[in-house]
Amino acid sequence: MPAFKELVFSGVQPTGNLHLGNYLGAIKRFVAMQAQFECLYCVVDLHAITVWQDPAELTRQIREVTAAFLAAGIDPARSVVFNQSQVPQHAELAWIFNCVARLGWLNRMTQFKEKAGKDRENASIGLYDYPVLMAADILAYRATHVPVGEDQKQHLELTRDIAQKFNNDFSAAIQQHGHGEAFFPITEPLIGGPAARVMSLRDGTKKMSKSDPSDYSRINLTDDSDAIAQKVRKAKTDAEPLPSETAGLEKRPEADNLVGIFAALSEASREDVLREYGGAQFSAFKGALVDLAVAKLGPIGAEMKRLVADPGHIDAVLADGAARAEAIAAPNIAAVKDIVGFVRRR
Ligand code: AQP
Repeated sequence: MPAFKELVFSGVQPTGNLHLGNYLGAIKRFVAMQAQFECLYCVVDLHAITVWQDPAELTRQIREVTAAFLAAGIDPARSVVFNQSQVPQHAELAWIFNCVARLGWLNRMTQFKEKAGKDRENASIGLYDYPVLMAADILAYRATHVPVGEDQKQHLELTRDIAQKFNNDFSAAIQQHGHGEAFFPITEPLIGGPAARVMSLRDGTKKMSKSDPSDYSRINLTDDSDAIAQKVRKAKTDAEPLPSETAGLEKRPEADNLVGIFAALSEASREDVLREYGGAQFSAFKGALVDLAVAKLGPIGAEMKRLVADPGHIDAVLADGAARAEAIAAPNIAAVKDIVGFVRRR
């Protein structure tokens, strides 16, 4: 595999209720990656409409996710911050990838099965095709690294399969057009840390999720300190004190989740947290978690509110990001079209 320029891409859907899982599993890590990599962070609005979105709400949520990126510390002068629908190359490459990906691959995608539920016949074709568009998002930039939560692991594997199949199917044309052995990198998923899968505060076996009907299942990035405190205090736990070793968290999903959240918010490991709180009752541990969560999330929520009050500024950030994103994607997609054998407009 030839060396590709290191580039990070990731996205968040503007589907409302941005929560602590989105922050710890994705956005907080996006911020950290800026020091090491050139990064593109996308508000994936084309993905959002794979399920019904009220148009006015969608507009609001696109700006809110952008505000969350900025409030969390993504610097739009350094990283490219944009929304997917402003860069037409995503949808264009997705079509070409639709003709590379196999039905059997998509039939194995568990997220579609979960989201479509029992009423599969009534799900949108977009929902089924979601992972192909995601591959296009990443590979339009030939991104080498993608920080995501654990729930996206299978989709990243599909991205790698699509890149590999495209490189194999078109290997002669790729070489003929001077791109060497492979046109697309085999992208590395970056999944990890103590909060790769933050669980519901009401049920430690279920992922914290935007669409959970119970607001007490998640901490929203826009929650004020009272709401954060109430949700942490009401979070489900068991009757035992915290263990001193991580082995003691096995079969205690709620305890494991709260320790993982504490670790991620304080940039420590589960081991570090248990060294300090092993033997403590949940009432004491939850008090410390409330203080930590309010200290870390409070300023982000406040800055989000300030930013969304100025939609003109957010729209300008998105427009600048889209122009910079398109400047990277357009030559890549033009090259893909040559490789596939399309005739360019002269
Ligand atoms: N619970 C989570 N723990 C860790 N990471 C998570 N992510 C989502 N939930 C968790 C990560 O957040 C990023 C953006 O996610 P998304 O906007 O694409 O939406 P999603 O994964 O569909 O979010 P939800 O909350 O799970 O929405 P619904 O309820 O619609 O299913 C991704 O990197 C994701 O891994």
